[in-house]
Formats: sequence, C-alpha cells, structure tokens
Amino acid sequence: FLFEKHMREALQRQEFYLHYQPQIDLASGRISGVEALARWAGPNGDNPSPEIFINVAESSGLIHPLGDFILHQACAQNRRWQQSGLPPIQVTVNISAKQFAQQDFVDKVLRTLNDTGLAPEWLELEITESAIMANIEEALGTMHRLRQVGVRFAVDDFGTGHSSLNYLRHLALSKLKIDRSFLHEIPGNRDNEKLVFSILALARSFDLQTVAEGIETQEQLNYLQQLDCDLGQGYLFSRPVAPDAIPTLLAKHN
Ligand code: G
Ligand code: G
Ligand code: NA
Ligand code: MN
Repeated sequence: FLFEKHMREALQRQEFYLHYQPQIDLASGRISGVEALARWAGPNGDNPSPEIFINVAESSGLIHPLGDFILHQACAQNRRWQQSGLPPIQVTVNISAKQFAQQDFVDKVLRTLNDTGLAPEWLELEITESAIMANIEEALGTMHRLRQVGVRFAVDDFGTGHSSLNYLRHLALSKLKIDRSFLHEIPGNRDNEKLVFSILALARSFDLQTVAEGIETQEQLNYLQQLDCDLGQGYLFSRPVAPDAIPTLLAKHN
C-alpha cells in the first residue's frame, strides 16, 4: 500500500520515463523498430524494477494513468524521431491486460495517435496471451478495430501461457515474440531447439512475423538466422537505451 502511494506521487512528479530496445531484422541487420520499456527514477536515486512497479500498478488501477502516459510518450517520441529525419521505425508498446480490457481502449489509442500525429502503421501494441485469453471475444474485437486502421499487434511471451492456439487464425495479429526462456542454452538444448523450431513453423504457417527475445550470444543469433527467424531483440544488439541514443544505433545498424 505504501509503495502504491509512493507510485501515485511519482506519477505526479513525472519520475517515470521510457527506454527503448531495438528490434533487428536478422536478414538485413537493420533496426526495424524499438520496444518501449518503462523506467522509474526514484527521488533517492533508486530505480525500482519495472517488474515490480508494473505489477503494483496493475493490481492498484494505477496502470491506467501510467499506461496512458507510456502510450503517449512512446508515440510522441517516435513522431519526434521521424520529424528529425531518421528513417521511420515502429515503436512497440507493452499493454497490460487491464488496459487492454478497458471499454474505451480503442478510442484512447486513436486519440493518442491523433494527439501526437503518429501514423498508425508505426505503432505496435504488445499483449500477452493471457490478456487475449481473459476475454477472447472482446480481445479479438479490439484487435480487429485497431488493425483496420493500421495498428499492429504482437503476442508477448508466446508459448509461456496456457492458451488455445485458436486465436492465431484471426487476422488482426502480426507477430509472435518467442519468450527469452526458450533461448536458454540454444544451440545445444534439444528441448528448447524443438520448441523454437516449432514456434517458428507455427508462426510461418499463419503468416506471422517472429521475434526472438533475449538474444545474448552470437551462437544464438546464428542459430535463429539459420531458421529464418525474422527479428531479434537482446543484449547482443543493445540493452534498452535512452531515446537520445537511438539515432546513433540507427546509424550503426543501417
Ligand atoms: O524492462 P524489463 O526491462 O525489466 O521489464 C520487465 C517487465 O516489465 C517485462 O515483463 C515488461 O513487459 C514489463 N514492462 C516494461 N515496461 C512496460 C510498460 O510500459 N507497460 C507494461 N504493461 N509492462 C511493461
Ligand atoms: O516481458 P517482456 O518480454 O516485455 O520483457 C522484456 C524484458 O526482457 C525487459 O526486462 C528487458 O529489459 C529484458 N531483456 C531484453 N533483452 C534481454 C536479454 O538479452 N537478456 C535478458 N536477460 N533480458 C533481456
Ligand atoms: Na514486452
Ligand atoms: Mn516478452
């Protein structure tokens, strides 16, 4: 409870900000987009972990004002990059299950795009399997409405939840993100190799792009390139960085 009060004040003091982690096209080596990741600069120089504060925000309802701020910030930042003459990239924003289930979620996204001037095709929303499965009918409706205007959807942590694969045949999805736990001891770990191989095959058969998360070694990268995984994200390329570091990264990976 104390932590929640602390967060509420932090939101007012504007202590939250975003870092961005590049997603690399594994065939060309170019940056195709960045994932926005929330950060908190506490007043005492501490940096509470997003895993913790996002969870508290979700259980307290603070995720709504925080999520609005994050979405707005990410869209505004991407628009600024484009206006500064950088090659256009996609920005991916994590959406929690609670935000996604809001009645006015579609309107909120449309309003944010309108307010920031970002074209919908440069925004991707990342949702977990469990957010989709919580109310599959609603979820598919929400995704369909936003997909129609050009917003894309990625499934985060794919393969880690208990879910039906049935939703994959709905066309509103664009990407599956292979959870980084599956890259553990790749290559070499036979079970993980089979899982990665199967997820890539599944994605391909549904015309979905694939992103491997948590690539840390050249060996993992070689393995994923051989299997024609589309995109990669991980410390091997870059940690999540401040927005002013993105232009240099774009120059380096082009
Ligand atoms: O950023 P890592 O950098 O430590 O993030 C830890 C966890 O917090 C991940 O599960 C990530 O999806 C989640 N997370 C980070 N930023 C955001 C955000 O802006 N919104 C939501 N809903 N989750 C986020
Ligand atoms: O749940 P989600 O997939 O959104 O979480 C992304 C998390 O993974 C963030 O905390 C991000 O900082 C972290 N991350 C990104 N790249 C790597 C990596 O190469 N290795 C590890 N261990 N974590 C990573
Ligand atoms: Na994510
Ligand atoms: Mn993930």
